Amino acid sequence: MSQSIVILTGAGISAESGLGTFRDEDGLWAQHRIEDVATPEGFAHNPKLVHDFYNARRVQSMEAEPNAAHFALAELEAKFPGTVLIVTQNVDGLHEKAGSQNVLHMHGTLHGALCHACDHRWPAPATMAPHDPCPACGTPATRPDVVWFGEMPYGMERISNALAQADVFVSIGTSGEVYPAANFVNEADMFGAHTVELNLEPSSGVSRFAETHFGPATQVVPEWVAAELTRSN
Ligand code: BV8
Repeated sequence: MSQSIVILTGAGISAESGLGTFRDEDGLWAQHRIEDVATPEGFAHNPKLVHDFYNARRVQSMEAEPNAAHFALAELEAKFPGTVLIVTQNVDGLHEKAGSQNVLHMHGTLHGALCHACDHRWPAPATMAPHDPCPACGTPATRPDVVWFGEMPYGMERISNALAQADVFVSIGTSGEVYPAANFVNEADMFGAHTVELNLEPSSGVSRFAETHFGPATQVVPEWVAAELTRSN
């Protein structure tokens, strides 16, 4: 039976590509209250503030390059004899830029736009603004296609199925503060997966991992991938 690896990534894997994390002292949330920029209520209250928050991140992510950690995961997907699924909380698109193909954006993507009147989705323009008309229905009801707090993440059924069949679950660059992603290690563990944390420092869920390696992602991820490819080939 072929082996299966499920990898959860968070903002920490993109930190060395110059993209801000959320909870580090100079992180994104230090500059904005979550309620104001990452909730439907915040968007309804001030859509221009929220569009500007995501417009800035969209431009920054388009200029950012994948780092050695993203490339190592793309190499793992290409060379590992079983399946590799990346479930990312990130909205920056760097996994795809590094060549990963089997990527599930559970919190959406900066590079997608959504009409909340007709549910039409299309590639996001560099900048979005309130009252932009939806290209399908014309309603001025467009938003970034990202999952805000209080909204259901994407792909939950596919993620649960993957965790139930995973031989290895790896969590990379996430603080383990946000649910349901923070619970994936428990689900994987319950189904007998070997659980690994690769992070700059211990996350909130560190005690639930069987194996941990701490350090910058550009160091610990390529090291772990090389060891896993040696083990599996
Ligand atoms: C939902 C997209 C239900 C937009 C994001 C109380 C208990 C449990 C749950 C809740 C609760 N109260 C409310 C909830 C639910 C809530 C939640 O979990 N809140 C938290 C604050 C308690 N969750 C939700 O609302 C979710 N939805 O529950 O829906 C539902 C059910 C039915 C029907 C409808 C709804 C939706 C949450 C999604 C929110 N969207 N992002 C955007 O990007 O702007 S969240 C955002 O923060 C990220 O996507 C990510 O998920 C999350 C955490 O960020 P991280 O990626 O972990 O980054 P962080 O900065 O925190 O950590 C960085 C890590 O990297 C650190 O550990 C650091 O050490 C490390 N690091 C730094 N540098 C490096 C590094 N590692 C390696 N190398 C480095 N160089």
